[in-house]
Amino acid sequence: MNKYLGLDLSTQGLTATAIDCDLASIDFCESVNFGKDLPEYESPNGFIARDAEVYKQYHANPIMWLEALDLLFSRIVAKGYDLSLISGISGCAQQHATVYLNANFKKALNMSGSGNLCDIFKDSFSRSVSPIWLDTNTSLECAQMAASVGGDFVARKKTGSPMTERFSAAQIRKFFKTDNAKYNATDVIHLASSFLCSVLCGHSVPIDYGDGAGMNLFNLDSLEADSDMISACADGLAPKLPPFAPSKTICGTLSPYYKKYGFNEVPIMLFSGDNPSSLVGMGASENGAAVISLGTSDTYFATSAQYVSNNNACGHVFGNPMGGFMSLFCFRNGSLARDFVRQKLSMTWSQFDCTYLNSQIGSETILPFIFDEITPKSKAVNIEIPANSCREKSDFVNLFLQSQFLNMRCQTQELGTPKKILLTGGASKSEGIGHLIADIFGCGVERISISNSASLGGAMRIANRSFSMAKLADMFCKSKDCATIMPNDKKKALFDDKLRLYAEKLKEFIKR
Ligand code: XUL
Repeated sequence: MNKYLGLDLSTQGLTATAIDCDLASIDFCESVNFGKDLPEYESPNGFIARDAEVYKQYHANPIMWLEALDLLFSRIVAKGYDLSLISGISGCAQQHATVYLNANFKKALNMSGSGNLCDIFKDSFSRSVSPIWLDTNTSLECAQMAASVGGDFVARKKTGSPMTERFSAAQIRKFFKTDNAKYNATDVIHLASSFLCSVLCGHSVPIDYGDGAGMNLFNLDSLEADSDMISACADGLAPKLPPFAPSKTICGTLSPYYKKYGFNEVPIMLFSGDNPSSLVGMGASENGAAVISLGTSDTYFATSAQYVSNNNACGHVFGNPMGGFMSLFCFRNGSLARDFVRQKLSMTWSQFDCTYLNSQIGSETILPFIFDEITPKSKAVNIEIPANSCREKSDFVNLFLQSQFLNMRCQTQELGTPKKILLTGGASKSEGIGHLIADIFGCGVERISISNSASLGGAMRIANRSFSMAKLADMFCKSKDCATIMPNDKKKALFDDKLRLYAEKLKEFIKR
């Protein structure tokens, strides 16, 4: 029986995807939504609403995550699925979130206590909340750490990212400074991914290279904890961190606690971050493809065999769970910005989406930052949006969309031209945007719709013990409905010129 389970502990919920590799099919995909299913934690969006509203702090209750795990498994069983058929488990979690555990944690992990996971672990936390990736209240801690290691450039070279507010190191430092007694009572600091994996295995497991790279503490050259970053972060931190290990490590077997759901003691592979896991779930972990995900914000990620620190200070390098590395760039002006423009012009999506197919390329560019942008770091630009004639409207949409993807190309240029681009997320349905991206990047674009790629990636990683990744990608990540969109060579050449103009314009603007 070749059935595997992948879990994804995301911001808003916990998802399980089970795959059957003999039938090349998804057996089930089941989720618990924290807001809807566990309202008593007062976290409608996965973080404690009051902390966010009053203090702009984004914290989640780790006990809620444990309750969600029990609830998810009981739900799957109630739906009639036989979990004894599962032959291995892996998974992932939202990146950067930290979980602070006291000396009781190790004992609780034996899971010999009675009751559910919440009862077993209720006295195991030295801090009742986990800061999550949405929390950015740590600029001071970032500046302090950058100063003590010799600048952001050094942090970037060592860890793959400049000091970043949402990353674990800045969050740990803030806890160390503001709640020192509780920091001292902390025995181990896990990431959300290694915490969940530990609770499944029944012992404390390492942090995988993929998610470890999102801490600003892990040296991507030596693949070890970086002693300078650790000393700059907090006193006495080194013994509180789990070791780091390759993502493919089998870290144990499922604890007998889960027998009550029908599970056998199956092998567990280290959990990773949700972005590295999505890379696998999209079928892009080993074929030189780049993934562009068009969501609320747009994300670009691609693999690399060697560690090369991005020259672009806005990018991040994480570990690729299949070995090597992945670069990730996040653009804040994604679909939310596109929708803002569309609404201003009172256009339907279909009018908006196909403008590129019906327009000339033109020579003008704009800086497409409706909102403050993070790649590159820039304040919003005051853009005049014309709303008169249809011609004017579609010319503007064309200019805006072209400039958005020229910016993406410009920011990611040092990664080279991908072999192909896998396009996903809501706006990937648009044929016009697909052609625009093919022409700007100069490679084929495949539009794929894979839901829950992060949990699917977990299932594929553990299945990879018996099946090649190419075979798994073929089974679960094929774009079934749309043909590959190929670039138009003439248009590509025009965009190469336009890219230079855009880069100059941006440079001038940033200098000001
Ligand atoms: C990546 C990041 C987010 C979270 C979302 O750096 O902060 O993508 O991983 O869960």
